Amino acid sequence: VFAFSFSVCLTVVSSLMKLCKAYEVTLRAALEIEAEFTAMRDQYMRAGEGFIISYSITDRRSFQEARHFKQLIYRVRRTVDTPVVLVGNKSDLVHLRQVSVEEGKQLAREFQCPFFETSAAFRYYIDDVFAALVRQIRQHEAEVVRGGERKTRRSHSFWSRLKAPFHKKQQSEH
Ligand SMILES: Nc1nc2c(ncn2[C@@H]2O[C@H](COP(=O)(O)OP(=O)(O)O)[C@@H](O)[C@H]2O)c(=O)[nH]1
Ligand SMILES: *[C@@H]1O[C@H](CO)[C@@H](O)[C@H](O)[C@H]1NC(C)=O
Repeated sequence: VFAFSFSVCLTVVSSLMKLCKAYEVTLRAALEIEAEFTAMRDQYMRAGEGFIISYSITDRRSFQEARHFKQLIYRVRRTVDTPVVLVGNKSDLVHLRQVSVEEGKQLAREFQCPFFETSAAFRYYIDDVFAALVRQIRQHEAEVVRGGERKTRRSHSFWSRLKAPFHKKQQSEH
């Protein structure tokens, strides 16, 4: 009886060890996939010129995720001025609504970005979303160019200020 229970015990332990091994392999694979996914996501977040952050008005959780998504974009790009449009989709499903229009507008105010409630099914405001995003991108580009000009102007005036006393000195020596 002892020998039998001992062998059962061994079998159980060895199956458990096998299970652990399998679990470890699965876990490692899952972690690898996740790391790869994160790298890919960061890559497109860095490369993207503009973003449509969409949630479903019928799904409060997706609304909360919208904020996380904005933070993620901020973390990856290290700047707040990224062209973004906030979209609450499936606006036709009024009877399933979990997020009010006002909440969407409020979040857009926080993001300082345009906001639309769309319906892919009824094609409500779909084109407007893309037009608004393109406008945001153009505006952002213009600001970047202006910012660059300002910077060169500033460095120019910095140089003239640096050189100014030297010039005066040269002039007074002559
Ligand atoms: N009523 C309605 N259904 C939609 C709309 N957009 C997508 N769907 C439906 O929702 C289902 C899933 O679509 P998907 O684009 O994957 O959205 P997700 O399920 O919210 O990720 C499909 O059956 C679509 O036909 C919409 O604007 N209105
Ligand atoms: C609607 O929003 C949900 C949540 O963000 C998203 O998963 C889904 O793809 C969107 N559907 C459409 C048609 O934009």
